[in-house]
Amino acid sequence: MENLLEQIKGYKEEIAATQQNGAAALETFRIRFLGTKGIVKTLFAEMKNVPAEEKKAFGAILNEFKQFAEDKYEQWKAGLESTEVESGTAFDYTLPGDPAPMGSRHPISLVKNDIIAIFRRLGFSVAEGPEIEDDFHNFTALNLPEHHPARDMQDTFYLHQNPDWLLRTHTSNVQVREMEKGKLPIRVICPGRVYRNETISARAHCFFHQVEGLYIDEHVSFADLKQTLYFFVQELFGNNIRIRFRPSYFPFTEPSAEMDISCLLCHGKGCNVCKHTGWVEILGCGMVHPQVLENCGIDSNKYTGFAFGMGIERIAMLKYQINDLRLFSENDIRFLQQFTGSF
Ligand code: 2U9
Repeated sequence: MENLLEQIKGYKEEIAATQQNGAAALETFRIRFLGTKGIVKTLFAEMKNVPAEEKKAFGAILNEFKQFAEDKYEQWKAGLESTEVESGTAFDYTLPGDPAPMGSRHPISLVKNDIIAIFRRLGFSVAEGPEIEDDFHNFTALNLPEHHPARDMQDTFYLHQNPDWLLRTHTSNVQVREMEKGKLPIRVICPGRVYRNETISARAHCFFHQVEGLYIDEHVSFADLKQTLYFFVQELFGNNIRIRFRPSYFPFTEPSAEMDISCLLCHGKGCNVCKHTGWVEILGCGMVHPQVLENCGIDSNKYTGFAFGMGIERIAMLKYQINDLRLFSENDIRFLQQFTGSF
């Protein structure tokens, strides 16, 4: 006990003599005297070795020592804080917080969601399917004969492991899979990423996004196709839009057409965007070829249907006046930030 009292006396002298300089020294002081393995705790642990008749007196001395160390600590801390406030180095808790940067949807997603919302109102559901596809679902079922140029190695990415597998060149594979399910009628739109082996430029990329649509039932006509697509572009671009159809050719539709809308920028007067024609091509469409229906197990004598396809990038470029396809996939924050606040 004598020995312990000597130690405490020494520590008290040390504490009294400690210079109160700086936050780091204060922390060292706290750990040395008041920490979980500090001197105060260690001395309290000695209590078990003190004879029973002296425990009370020793306890009082220990408590007084603990208070002495704590007082020194509190006084030192308060002194530090007031110096920080006076010198302006204290943290000002009333400052507004750092702004949390708001993300935004990618313009491709914005346009895709707009398109989906419009067709949902017409009773279309949304279907998705594989991006790695077999030859049948991407080509054969769609009436693309074996030596059709679209099958050429230059347009299609084939998989090294198996030449029957490829990266889909359109989302039509999803409609083929819907038709194979055999549940009619079908009213579906298929958004998704597609791949083509093209040299990358402002107008072409090795991948882009499409929305394709398919409607199959008894008595579906070209008039249904025209009215559906007219409604669609009115919803997307406004009621003043005008449309025209030009005859075209696709192996999977007959007859086939391309649909133009009146130029959004010059309203048909002629400008750079519409190459001075007043019209801008927006999508391809047609009546599903009877052979395609049969390829997918649907009776072409009973059922007819229309289909259409559009590139989402193309529509986004028109809508937001974007002039380079590569901007969509470069992840340049200056480009993406322009869409903040849109949903
Ligand atoms: C099935 C039957 C028919 C989908 C169609 C187009 C016309 C078309 C292009 C637009 C621009 C592709 O992104 S683009 O390069 N698409 O012109 N697509 S009809 O026809 C189908 C699809 C599936 C079973």
